[in-house]
Amino acid sequence: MRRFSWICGPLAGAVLFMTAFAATVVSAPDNAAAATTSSPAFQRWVKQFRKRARRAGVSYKTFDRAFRGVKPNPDVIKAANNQPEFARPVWKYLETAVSDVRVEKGQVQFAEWKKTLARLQKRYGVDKYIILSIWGMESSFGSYKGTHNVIEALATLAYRGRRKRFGRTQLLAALKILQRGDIPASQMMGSWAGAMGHTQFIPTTYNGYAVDYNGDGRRDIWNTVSDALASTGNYLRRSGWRRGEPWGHEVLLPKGFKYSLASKSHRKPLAEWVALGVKRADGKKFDSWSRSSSIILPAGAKGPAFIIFKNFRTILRYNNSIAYALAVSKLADRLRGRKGVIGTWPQNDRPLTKVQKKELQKLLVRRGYYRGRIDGRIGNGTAAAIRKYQRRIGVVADGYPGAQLLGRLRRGS
Ligand SMILES: [Ca+2]
Repeated sequence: MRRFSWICGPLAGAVLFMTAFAATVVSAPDNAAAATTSSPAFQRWVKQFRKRARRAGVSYKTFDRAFRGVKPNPDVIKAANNQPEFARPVWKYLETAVSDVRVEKGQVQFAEWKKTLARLQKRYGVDKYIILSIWGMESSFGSYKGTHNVIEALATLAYRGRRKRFGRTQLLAALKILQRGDIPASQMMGSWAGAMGHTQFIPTTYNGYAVDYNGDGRRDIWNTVSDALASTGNYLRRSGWRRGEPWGHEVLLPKGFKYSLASKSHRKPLAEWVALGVKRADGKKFDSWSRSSSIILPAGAKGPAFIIFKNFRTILRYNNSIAYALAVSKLADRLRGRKGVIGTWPQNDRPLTKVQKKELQKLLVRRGYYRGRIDGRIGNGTAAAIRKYQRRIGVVADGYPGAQLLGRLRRGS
């Protein structure tokens, strides 16, 4: 996967979308202020990078034009260091991502781009409502495309801080875009992390997947909606989208369901789930029996359950976050006139922050349920330990690391 651990996926827009709600900004490092002036050290770095870019095929002319007036931007450093203090529950994320306002906005856009979307669905085999929905998620249908000069943002990341490698790779890729003439440097705008245009592609994603749909010779995801939508279609097709298949369905699980089976990494043919008593939440029948599928519980056994197919995994390749993929899928459902999430979310059992997850792991170690790493990541090992503890105290063993579970562990029962 072409992925960067700190950014959810090649489309950085969703990261901004999620961090935009962070309550607290961790202060930037002390040297951030020193980095904001165009210091001799920065000039030396630019000179070196200029040679490196030349070796990669970027002319001095392109480089100098792109770097005119560029200096490290403190806002970019601040944004890159921002760590949300609170974990945002998936239901809060969906409330905003699949709001009635966004659905209405999407319906207006659907009417306007109906023909283009139909052609794209035919050409790439990708569900037109999913393409539309991703446009809605990434830039709210073009309303938030980012106001940073991409070269400046990426030069800042490449020069300073913890994202240097990402910054350098993306900066080089951005210079190649300018070299080819798809967009003038002055119009190459995007997010602080270099996510650009309607689709919020970072430069390497752009170079790999952007297409010129309207045939004017430029792959313009900044100003040409049809180019942007086609680029999204192309990306999904190349990531393994299967024509005509749904993303999945919300499901109801039978009494006595073995919750240890509910995991993205546990796959079964659909028929086996049906044999266990899994049903669609909307009361309809499944349209296929052989599909490889998994059951996920984004908020544990007390929240809604979903069965996911290959196309849901394709959306995850776009952006490796269950909340994001679920938002894209449900927004697409709403746009085609179907229901939103039917089940209710456990509003009183919030997800844990990374610090709290570490505390949870420590408590599980202390009580003898867990022997793995204390890293604040709930992988299969931690989930298995949670389930062991849950069985011991006689609650549903779903492995979900919620606030209620942590409270129970803290009380020492
Ligand atoms: Ca074009």
